[in-house]
Amino acid sequence: MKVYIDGQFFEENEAKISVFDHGLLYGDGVFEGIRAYHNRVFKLTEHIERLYWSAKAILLDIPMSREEMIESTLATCRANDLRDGYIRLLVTRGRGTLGLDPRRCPKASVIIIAGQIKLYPSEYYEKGLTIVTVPTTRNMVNSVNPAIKSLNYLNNILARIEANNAGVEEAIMLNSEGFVAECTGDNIFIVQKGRLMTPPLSAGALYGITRNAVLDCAQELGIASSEPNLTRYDVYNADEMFLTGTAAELIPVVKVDGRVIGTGTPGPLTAILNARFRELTKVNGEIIFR
Ligand code: PXG
Repeated sequence: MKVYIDGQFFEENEAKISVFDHGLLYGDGVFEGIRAYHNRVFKLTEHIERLYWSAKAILLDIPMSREEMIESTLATCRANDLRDGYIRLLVTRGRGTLGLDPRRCPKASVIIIAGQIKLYPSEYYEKGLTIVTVPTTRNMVNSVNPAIKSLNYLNNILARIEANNAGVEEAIMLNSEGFVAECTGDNIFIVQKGRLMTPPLSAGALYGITRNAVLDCAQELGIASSEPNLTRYDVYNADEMFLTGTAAELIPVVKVDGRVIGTGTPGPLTAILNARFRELTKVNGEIIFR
């Protein structure tokens, strides 16, 4: 594997950053997780846009233009002969000194890894996930806003540990008001009487690109969708439930906190939306090899 760091490619074993990088010392930086399907980088423009928005929110100056970032991402795929896979793009605050002041870091570092990812065992895409609600509350929007895809993922990792301890693969995180926010690496959707619902972004969720794509698919297919505040009561009484994310793609959920969702098997609307999403991955995105 060849890893891009600040304009150069390094072999996996040589791909290193300083221990004084504030990305490591303080989780100070932002990232994106992007997928390539069928020789195309799916929604690349949208991911790069979100990366720059995350950076702006933390006053991080990315030392290249969006166009250069797109080109570097494609170049990293080409260097790795990657046509299908997972791209992890990081911008760290860069090398500084001990002490959290970001002004001690003169230049941000850009790292691009093009490899593979598997979030959940394959069987769950067929039979659906069992998940639980966990005690760790999603970050408040006025602290580390969940809209910022920052390198500080401890909030999510704590929730994932709680899911692991409960013997399941994923966790529902509520916000500080008790409304459903999102899962540790996915947005949440439910279906109730043929209508699709997902929590509003103001509930404390990432502005998910897969979430957006699924809402677009629903509109195309004439499926009504809305973004109301959701409680666990709404989730327990849903006919169908699924999660979305670049890494997760669309994955059905069939049990939450011991309550069976709908019939206890992945639902029909979930299947229809998943099929439409699959079609989209074939035609959307920047071409890697021309
Ligand atoms: N919420 C959170 C907290 C996420 O981290 C999503 C929702 C889904 O957003 P997208 O834009 O991907 O539809 C995410 C995304 C990883 C990994 O490395 C995590 C994500 C995406 C890709 C890889 O574990 N999370």
